[in-house]
Amino acid sequence: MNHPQIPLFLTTAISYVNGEPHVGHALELLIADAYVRHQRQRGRLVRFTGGTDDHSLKNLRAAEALGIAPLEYVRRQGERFEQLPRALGVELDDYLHTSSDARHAPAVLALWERCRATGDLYQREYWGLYCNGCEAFISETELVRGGCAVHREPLERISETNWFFRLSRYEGKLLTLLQSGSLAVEPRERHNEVVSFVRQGLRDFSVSRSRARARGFGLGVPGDDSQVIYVWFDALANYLSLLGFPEEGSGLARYWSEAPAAREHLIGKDILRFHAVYWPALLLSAGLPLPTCIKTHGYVTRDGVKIGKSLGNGVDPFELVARFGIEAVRFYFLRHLHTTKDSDLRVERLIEAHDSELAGKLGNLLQRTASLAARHPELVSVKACTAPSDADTELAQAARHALSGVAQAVDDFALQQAVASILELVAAANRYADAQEPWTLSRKVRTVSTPRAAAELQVQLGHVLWHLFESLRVTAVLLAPFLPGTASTIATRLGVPPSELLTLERARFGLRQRYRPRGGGPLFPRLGTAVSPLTAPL
Ligand code: ME8
Repeated sequence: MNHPQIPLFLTTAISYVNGEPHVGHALELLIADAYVRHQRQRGRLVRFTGGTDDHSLKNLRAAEALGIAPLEYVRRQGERFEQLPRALGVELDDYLHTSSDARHAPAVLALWERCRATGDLYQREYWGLYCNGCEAFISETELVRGGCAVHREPLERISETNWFFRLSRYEGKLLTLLQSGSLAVEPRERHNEVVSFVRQGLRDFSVSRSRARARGFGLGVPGDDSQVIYVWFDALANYLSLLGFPEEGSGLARYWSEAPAAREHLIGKDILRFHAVYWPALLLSAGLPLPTCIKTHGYVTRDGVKIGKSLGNGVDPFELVARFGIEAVRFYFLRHLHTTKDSDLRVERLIEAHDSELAGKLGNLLQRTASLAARHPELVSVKACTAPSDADTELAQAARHALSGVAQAVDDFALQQAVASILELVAAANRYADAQEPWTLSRKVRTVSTPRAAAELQVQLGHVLWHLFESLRVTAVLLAPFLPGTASTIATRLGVPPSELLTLERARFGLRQRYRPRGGGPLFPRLGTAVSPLTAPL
């Protein structure tokens, strides 16, 4: 499905807005952004989306606690969430608020109508234990110390008549789809988790709530004034609203209803069941294609505890960016927080990673190479190159490894590994510079006594500089999806047009014949000295 000709629809989860956006939301956006930018470099057509999940009971309760009308509350909080991608340099194509976007209600109602027409919706009296954090009923077998596995709040005992969806009917079909890989779940442990959940047997689930309990907040069930549509039914449909469903014309055919397309959802593991079981079953019922892949990222934790809005242990991503800058934050999140496993956020580690790896290794390589080359601009050309030495071949090989390493790591959904591969190229280029000492050659060019000796040294210097520039150019292309700002600064310093960063093909060593280097200051002023105290609470 990773074929460049196949369009990609990549969605992020739409957030509840009952609090402030935190670093968990930031991680999801950053992983998605880097993944999408890399796919675009491979030539894929991509639609990349996000939004807010407004009709939840927990949003309603947060509004009530503040004495604000729920619609006003979700509008206000929604603005805050919508600012987050921009603050992180994440470029979404579309953003949808479920309570106010005119595309949403028609999509939810059309999905409801299709499931009803198939005979999969029915009314039933029900009682159960409800977790407000999950916005879901928790079955007796799932209880952990009397609560749900994720949230700490007590469960509520609810008894009401609801509309139910015949999930049980899709058990066999879902198992086949999951096992055949048509409905892929990444990483492997998450796939195994879903398969074992389905194997235990699927029970029908309620897809409406009493209007009284929801205080009328949400979309009404068609033909039943006593009920509003369950927030997860409403929220999952956002992936279709974003494409204009049920109308063709806004990308629905290209990205969803007419194969082939890669339809991928990026989510945290707490909402896996909704995406890998409930959502595909609703789509099967509605006669629509399913997502092709559910990509699941790990949690950002603090002292081992998942960061959450309701747990009060959130770290403000806006403040992280304000204090350390977008590039340092993107680097730390994408290199040092694991893509699929949980990772503890440590601000001192962010500073350390920035100063030792970005400033110390990449910044230093660029600084010493580009400022030297700016003194000999006419030399940085392939024409200066003589027969390749072992060191040259090794460097070119490191660049090839980095290219294949990045592509493989992105395919394996291990972005931290992709950035590590780029840093290996930076390390190889630093070793090359240390061994070839272009600064010594430059000094000698200016001090030797004969023009012939100077000409020979110039050839050597041009050769070394061109090789270093090629390594830096390849680094910039590979790095562009992860650190777009840094990549474009490197390109400027090398005198390479930014458009060259847009194609992965350009990350081949030896492609550029000639450079027009420019001088400039340090790429990454160190944070360790600029920010004090290092670990002030955020
Ligand atoms: O679940 N680390 O909204 P949400 C990493 N509205 N990711 C985290 C995280 C953490 N500490 N905390 C949350 C919802 N997330 C629903 C989604 S989609 C149709 C509806 C992730 O605001 C979480 O796993 O609780 C989810 O992918 C996203 O942030 C939004 O979480």
